[in-house]
Amino acid sequence: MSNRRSIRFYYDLISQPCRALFIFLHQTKIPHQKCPTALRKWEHTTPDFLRNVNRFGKVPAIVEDDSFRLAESIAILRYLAREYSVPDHWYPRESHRRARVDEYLEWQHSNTRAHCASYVRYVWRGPLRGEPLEQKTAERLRAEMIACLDFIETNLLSERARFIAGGREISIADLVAACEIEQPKLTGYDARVGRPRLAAWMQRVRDRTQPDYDEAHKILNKHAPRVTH
Ligand SMILES: N[C@@H](CCC(=O)N[C@@H](CS)C(=O)NCC(=O)O)C(=O)O
Repeated sequence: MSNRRSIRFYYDLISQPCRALFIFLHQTKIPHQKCPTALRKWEHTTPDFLRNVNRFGKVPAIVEDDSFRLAESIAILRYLAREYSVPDHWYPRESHRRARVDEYLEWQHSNTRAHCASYVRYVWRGPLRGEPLEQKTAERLRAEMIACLDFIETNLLSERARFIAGGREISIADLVAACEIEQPKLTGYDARVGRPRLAAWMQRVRDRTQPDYDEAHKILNKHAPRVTH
């Protein structure tokens, strides 16, 4: 590892993968330079950003040593855990434990991420951009999100597992999961309500990563209306 490398971190805290990475960078004390990139101002689409930061035109992204550009939050988290000397529990070296973390990280793309983000994009971000909102579509997306959250409550968070990949220690899977599950608050939907295991687990993740968790979620909590369900 070399903590002398320089990292520029491009992010907007309204974005759930950016928050996961923000918390990870702070918790692990990996030195980095913050480069806030405002999605609402389309700063992620400028020719300079596309050429010099992330050709996919998304946040988060990092640039290491002015030359190595890396996008995709999961790839970045794995890269940093591998390259910097971070405590093992974040991304365990032991094969079975790592496989369990990886299992969640792969599963979430087409489940937690797909369903929570789709609902928020349609119901919260769409109208902000003047896009039409059809009630039927909103209801379908909400039902898909609820089914996914119920699955997490029932199947991923057993009474024994303190964290989402099982076991007693927090990992990068918890950061990715919790930051995604916070996002529907923007629509007035709090995933903790009616899901006691999920609520307790989210509280554990928050307690375990303070003050960084609250710092990362300040903007989201400011924009979130009161819970309406
Ligand atoms: N799979 C990517 C997703 C990145 C992503 O979708 N970022 C969003 C914010 S959450 C973004 O930059 N959106 C801008 C846009 O699509 O115009 C990751 O995990 O990093």
